[in-house]
Amino acid sequence: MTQEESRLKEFGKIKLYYESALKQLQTELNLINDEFSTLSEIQPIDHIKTRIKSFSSLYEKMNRKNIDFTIENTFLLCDIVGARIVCDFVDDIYSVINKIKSKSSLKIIEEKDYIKNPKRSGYRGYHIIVQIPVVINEIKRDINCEIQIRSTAMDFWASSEHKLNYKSTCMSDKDKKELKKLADDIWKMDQIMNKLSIKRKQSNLLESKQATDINLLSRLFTKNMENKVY
Ligand code: 0O2
Repeated sequence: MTQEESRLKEFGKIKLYYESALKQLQTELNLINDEFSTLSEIQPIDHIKTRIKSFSSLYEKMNRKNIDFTIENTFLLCDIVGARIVCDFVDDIYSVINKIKSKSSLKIIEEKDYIKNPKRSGYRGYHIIVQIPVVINEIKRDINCEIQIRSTAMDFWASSEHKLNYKSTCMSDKDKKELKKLADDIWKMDQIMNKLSIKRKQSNLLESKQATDINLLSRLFTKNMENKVY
């Protein structure tokens, strides 16, 4: 076996750790979504996507961070296993964060709030790094996984910007400024949408209280009528 072949085999072995961590992360996040759907008044999650970082993206990131491309060093990265949770409104993002924090199965090792402190590019989103233990052939490794939580609007901007600029070096400063301005405009829109969603939730609460009152009255009324018919 050539040195290159045995290196690829080693990478295959290590991939098992990442794949197993991804499965555990998917289960945890789907459970969070199910908990909201069945036990809560709010449905904050629009969709969840998960992925294992592609080999080329891994190579590019280690190069960018001046990390030698070895198997052991891949464990230094926190986002080989990643999940993205997209929520409709900004407040929903924080409901999801609180739920993640309430899970003892997800050990949080780092949080980055790029919503309160956006990146220079204009990027917004909340990142949580969690550690998931994986045992393969009796060897345990704690695998770092990155959960990105964004609003639909932030996600739209980040996905487009990722294609247009994020990893390229040829965008002019003027165009970068334009992208940054769009991110700020989108943030203004997000805030207005959030305000409207709070209003909507309040009026839903009122409606459901009125519905409960009407139900109660109707039950009392029927009971009274029943009492009169004997
Ligand atoms: P990919 O292809 O999305 O996986 P850094 O040293 O700042 O580059 P770090 O410290 O590992 O990265 O993490 P950070 O800053 O929390 O950002 C990691 C991920 O957030 C990136 O992963 C992107 O997915 C996303 N991100 C961060 N900044 C931007 C940005 O300006 N634009 C867009 N579109 N996405 C961003 P990767 O591995 O760099 O890329």
